[in-house]
Amino acid sequence: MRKAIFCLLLLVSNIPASAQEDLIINVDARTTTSLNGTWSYIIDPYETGFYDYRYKERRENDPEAYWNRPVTRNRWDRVEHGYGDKYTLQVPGDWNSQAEVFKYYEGSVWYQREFDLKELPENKRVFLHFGAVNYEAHVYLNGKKLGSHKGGFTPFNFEIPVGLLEKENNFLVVKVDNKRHPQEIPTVNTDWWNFGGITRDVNLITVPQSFVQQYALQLAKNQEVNTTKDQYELRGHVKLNQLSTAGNLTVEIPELKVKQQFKISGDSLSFSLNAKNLELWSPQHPRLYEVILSYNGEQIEDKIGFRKIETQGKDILLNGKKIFLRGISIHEEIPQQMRRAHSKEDAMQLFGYVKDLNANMVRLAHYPHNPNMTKVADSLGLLVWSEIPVYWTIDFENEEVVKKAKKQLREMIIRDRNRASVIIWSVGNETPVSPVRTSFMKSLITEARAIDNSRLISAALEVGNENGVFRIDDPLGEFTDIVAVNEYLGWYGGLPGDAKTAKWEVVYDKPLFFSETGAGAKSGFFGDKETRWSEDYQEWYYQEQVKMMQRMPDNFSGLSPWILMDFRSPRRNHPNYQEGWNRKGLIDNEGNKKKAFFVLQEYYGSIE
Ligand code: GCB
Repeated sequence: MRKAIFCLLLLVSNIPASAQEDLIINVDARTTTSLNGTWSYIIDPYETGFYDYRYKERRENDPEAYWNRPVTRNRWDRVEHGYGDKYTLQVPGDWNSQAEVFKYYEGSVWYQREFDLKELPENKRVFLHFGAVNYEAHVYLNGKKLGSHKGGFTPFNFEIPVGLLEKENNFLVVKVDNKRHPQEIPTVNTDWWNFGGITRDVNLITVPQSFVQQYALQLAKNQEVNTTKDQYELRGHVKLNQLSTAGNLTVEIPELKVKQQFKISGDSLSFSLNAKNLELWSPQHPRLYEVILSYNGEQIEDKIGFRKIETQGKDILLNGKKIFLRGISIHEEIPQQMRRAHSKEDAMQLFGYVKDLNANMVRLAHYPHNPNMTKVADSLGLLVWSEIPVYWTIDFENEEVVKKAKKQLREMIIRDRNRASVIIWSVGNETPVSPVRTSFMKSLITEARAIDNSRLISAALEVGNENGVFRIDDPLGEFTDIVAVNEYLGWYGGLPGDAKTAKWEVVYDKPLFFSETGAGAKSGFFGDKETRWSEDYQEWYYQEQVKMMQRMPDNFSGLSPWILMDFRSPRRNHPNYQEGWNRKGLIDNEGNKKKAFFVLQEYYGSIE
């Protein structure tokens, strides 16, 4: 009977059991030792530490391999590499912003640090977890390779084999390579800076032999949601690292007086809970509940909000009510310091501007941002669009490339499935229409839904323009939940005033969303409104856009203009106006608001 109920739950659960990555989620709630801080480095453009002079990968115990500690026993011993205090980088952090030699560097850098442990863990498993490394990482501990990972914006971890950890002087080396390649995700061509390095936190995680690796808890999908109702069904799914012969999982939500125990046998469990007096999460009321999962001596605490996102015909509904997304796009960058954002403070700074704009939504472009962004968004009540870097023209024909994209998609979703703020998973941006591209993108959508069918799926689609009539019939629109396009009328064609007569036609009965619209302006440069790069031009652009938004058909469900702040881009080379910056920010690289900021702020304020 119990088995029957369990199978039934699997069938009806909105959290499918197919997530098979080894990723450990919610690192903050685990027993960890931080390995952030000062690391030594070697810049290795020829990859000498990895390949020998015949260009063969070095053997593990090769003393010249950079993952091995250089040893000199005699005065005459020849050693040609080493780590020292003279060359150091801070982790987390991109390397580009930390020393002038790295500004444009794309290639291999070896990171090294030593660490001691208070005590050697007994009868525990230990994992080395990275929040993100851009792009390819090879990880070695005490001369042994733990593994490698590709993908610059998603987390990964490796188990440390028993007996390898020492109490003192553990020698940890990571080879990081941010070279761009045609068969990677993203590919060689993007409009952002290719910040390299160990850009997010590094932690040792100690867990019991059998432990909860991943979990998801959310409102059961097919129940009605409204403001008067206060009893809801929650559905959960837990994945263990290994088969358990029999163990108990306790799920607690103290504020809702929920405490229930479930038996797990096998390596996963789907369950259902009833919660009385539950307040739904929303931008106006970003209610988060403390959730405690206990299993095999480990307690994992999380803060989870419960809300429902869906589409109904041409509308987006949040908790059963139509919502308009007053969004803004952001890159994961602190332009004042020309660096990647990574911390909670960085997230607070960026979202401070977002709140000031009267926005209720952010498009985290064009790759998964660090976990502080979605956590802070949860607590501030900002809705999130989260995306993988399937950007422009990637190698759609290549089976290996599909696999790489799917892997990044899984890592993004599994990490953030418990963030109420995330309402949209995006599978890509402005990919050119062709049958092979559409089947590639469709397979990503299928993958995303298989892991999480409780959120909306989108992508920035292609749009055609014939004499001011914008028609969206991109075949990918058949498979996405919302029809999103990037639109630059008056910047990449025509003048801002052309928006006055623009017409929009969508062949799908779905919500329409402008995932981008924008114009460049050099902060502090004023002219008449027709002078390109002036703040006046950008202001005019926004004024015309706002008027157009106000008369859009009723499928129009929101926008996330391009972009909150000026950001670094090697494609932007005008010597006076750009100097390596994409200037479409509403705020410049020093934090000053441009005139257009106030146009959007007023528009959003008027529809708040
Ligand atoms: C786009 C891209 C975005 C670019 C932007 C621009 O359509 O999606 O990544 O930065 O246009 O500024 O041209």
